[in-house]
Amino acid sequence: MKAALPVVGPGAFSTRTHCPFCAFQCGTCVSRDATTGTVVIEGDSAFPVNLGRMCVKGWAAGNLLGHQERLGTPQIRQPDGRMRNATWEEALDEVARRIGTVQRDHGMNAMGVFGSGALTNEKAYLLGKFARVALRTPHIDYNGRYCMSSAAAAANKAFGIDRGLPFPVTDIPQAKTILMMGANPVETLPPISQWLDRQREQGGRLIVVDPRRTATACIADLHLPITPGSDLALANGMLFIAIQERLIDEAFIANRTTGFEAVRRKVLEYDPATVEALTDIPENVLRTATRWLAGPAPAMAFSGRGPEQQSKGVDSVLALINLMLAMGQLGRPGAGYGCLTGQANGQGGREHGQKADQLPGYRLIEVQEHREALARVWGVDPGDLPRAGRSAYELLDTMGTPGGVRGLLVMGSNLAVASPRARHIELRLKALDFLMVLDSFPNETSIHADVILPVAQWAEEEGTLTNLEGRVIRRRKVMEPPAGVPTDLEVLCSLADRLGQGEQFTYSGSRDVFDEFRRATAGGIADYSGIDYDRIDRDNGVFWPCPDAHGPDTPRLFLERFNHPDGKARFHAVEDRPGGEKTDNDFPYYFTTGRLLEHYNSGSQTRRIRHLAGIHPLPRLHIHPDLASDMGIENGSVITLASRRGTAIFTGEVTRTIRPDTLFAPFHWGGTQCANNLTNPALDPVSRMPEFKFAAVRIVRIDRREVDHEA
Ligand SMILES: Nc1nc2c(c(=O)[nH]1)N[C@H]1C(S)=C(S)[C@@H](COP(=O)(O)OP(=O)(O)OC[C@H]3O[C@@H](n4cnc5c(=O)[nH]c(N)nc54)[C@H](O)[C@@H]3O)O[C@H]1N2
Ligand SMILES: Nc1nc2c(c(=O)[nH]1)N[C@H]1C(S)=C(S)[C@@H](COP(=O)(O)OP(=O)(O)OC[C@H]3O[C@@H](n4cnc5c(=O)[nH]c(N)nc54)[C@H](O)[C@@H]3O)O[C@H]1N2
Ligand code: SF4
Ligand SMILES: [Mo]
Repeated sequence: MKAALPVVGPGAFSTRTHCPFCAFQCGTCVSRDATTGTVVIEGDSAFPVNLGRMCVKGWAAGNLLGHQERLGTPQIRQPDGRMRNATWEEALDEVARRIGTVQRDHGMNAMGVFGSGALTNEKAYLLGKFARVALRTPHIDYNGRYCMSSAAAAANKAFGIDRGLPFPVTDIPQAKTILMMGANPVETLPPISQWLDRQREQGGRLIVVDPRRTATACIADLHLPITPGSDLALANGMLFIAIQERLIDEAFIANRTTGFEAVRRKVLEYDPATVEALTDIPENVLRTATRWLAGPAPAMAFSGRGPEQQSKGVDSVLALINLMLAMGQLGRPGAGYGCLTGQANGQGGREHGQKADQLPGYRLIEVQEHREALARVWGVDPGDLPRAGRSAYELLDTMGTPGGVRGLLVMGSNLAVASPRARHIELRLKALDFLMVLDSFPNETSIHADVILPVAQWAEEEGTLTNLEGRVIRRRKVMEPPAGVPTDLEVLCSLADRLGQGEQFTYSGSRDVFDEFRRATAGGIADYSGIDYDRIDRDNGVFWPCPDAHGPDTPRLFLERFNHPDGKARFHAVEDRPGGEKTDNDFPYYFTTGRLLEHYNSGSQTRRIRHLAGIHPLPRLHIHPDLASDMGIENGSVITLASRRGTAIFTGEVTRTIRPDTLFAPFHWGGTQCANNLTNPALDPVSRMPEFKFAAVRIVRIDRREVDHEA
């Protein structure tokens, strides 16, 4: 047994916890000066994932706690349309009354729930139970559908299990070559750089596939600036070369996989000339990348949202997995494929029942055995559990329509900014009979709410999260929330009580929810039943699956077997296809979106932190100098773009880091500056992931910089 690490960290009286933002979940030591109230955040050097390093957002997270725009009182919309402060009693009664009206007028399926990968495991679990047991609706989905769903579906198909990284980040330096496909972790998971740096210091190589020369591409040995949307063709083309140059691992294919023959036949169509036409990557570069990735020395491949957030996202990830499997670069130390998970609890949040088709422990709501297992834990009749509901965008698209949801409860997402075709989603929000938002801050979504309920933030509550490695960690309480501000868990329990389901929602706190949750996951693929808070404290996190309180956890998957019943990984023959739309004379440029270091997601938190917002006060459109000079665009020009869905206004940033046929904008802003006014809700047929990374646009207007577009 390992020695216990103290829960207090370096500074006196500081609490060891984790950053509220991304899936790297940096260990932090947080303290609060009792007299000034200032919150001090340091990196936790004893936490093995970040070893004390952090990024600028993590240091700044303390600013959110005592922020002046923070919500402190429930608000109810009055008949005149204005919001007024209310007591908790009034607000919760109002919510119960409005839900009752929606259900009476339109049936149980008319209530919807929208959750988040920002929620702790306890909250995600309880929200799923709340939807199925208290509201009895099938319609719950969450923003992870916009985030992890394509990689998750591909991993389930190929490996029979979806854990973003099947190994700890500390394994990264062992890889001879790393292929980074459409991920920019130097800006999106910055402290991962120390593991990438170590890998390169030991002679390893990094290949980055991205239409932009990102901060990550700048440290790469090889950058492949592909045509947006062509990752699938690229991976198939690399496999063509691997077969041709005999770089594949026949023994691995025979012993540990099934289905290779169909893939071998399919990739014959992806000769280098064909692939160059599709991807813009010349044959010699493709051959170099393929040779670097081949064994016997171990190699790793990672995917980010670049290839995943496409209407062919699942197949693009499968093509990458095929390549790694064929080269025998999986299931041994230092090798593997991993998806770089995004949100704080993007991993745990996708395992425990916030998804329309899912129940806790990565069980499926349409499988009778799984329904029975959960019905036993919840003390309900399996026949009373709803069936599968609609996926995120499809759910939101039905808001306020006949047969669609008429009431929506939102917990942890600013969906009016984060959804594709955002203006349409805003119209749908306005058509709801009832919208309730739980958040710590007002945002572009809560503007439309009928009831807003303020909740405690990260440092004021406890719970568990599962980081990008599948390591279950603890969010520890540093301070009390402001007077009168409850936790999400408390709000859900009070509401369930008002809906007549109080008995099923009686807990003494988050540990108590975790205990039920452990039982609910027992026997599932994502089995947490051997994990408890004390074990997490003792071991600096515990990797799932962990079915036995006295047995080992699982830092590394696949060393002996994959998770399909036969223990083998499955190849899937995949074919390239066009995205949801094409560029043409009317919409001649590719438009793609992504992230800036200083902002987080819909920006509802980081746009409020002065020194982050100060670095990027508004969204800049990356445009290549050749296109800029053709169009008469300069740095600072105000540019209006149009797609087939709508328009958005950006400030021009002329840069050689982008392809001349492609425009890029970050999506951290709302209103006229919302990149999602342009994006296409074309969905992947399997994962239902929208196509955030590929739209056709035109430039409709250019104003010189004198125009004060910020005003
Ligand atoms: N600073 C910061 N960090 C974050 C977040 C944040 O908002 N800000 N959010 C967190 C979350 S929720 C997530 S999901 C992760 C996301 O982390 P990443 O996946 O690293 O981030 P993105 O910027 O969305 O996309 C990665 C890259 O895909 C490229 N790309 C666009 N189109 C294509 C394409 O067709 N093919 C390829 N190969 N690449 C393409 C973009 O140029 C971009 O550089 O980050 C997490 N960390
Ligand atoms: N164009 C484009 N659009 C995208 C993407 C893209 O790359 N391009 N990426 C997509 C991806 S990967 C993601 S993850 C989404 C993210 O976008 P969103 O779903 O909007 O997520 P956030 O902006 O992280 O958080 C939204 C709100 O949750 C609140 N919040 C945080 N923690 C909690 C909590 O514990 N409880 C409650 N009640 N509230 C909480 C915050 O205060 C904030 O107001 O955007 C998606 N949209
Ligand atoms: S890398 Fe992620 S977890 Fe670490 S400080 Fe930055 S935002 Fe927070
Ligand atoms: Mo995400």
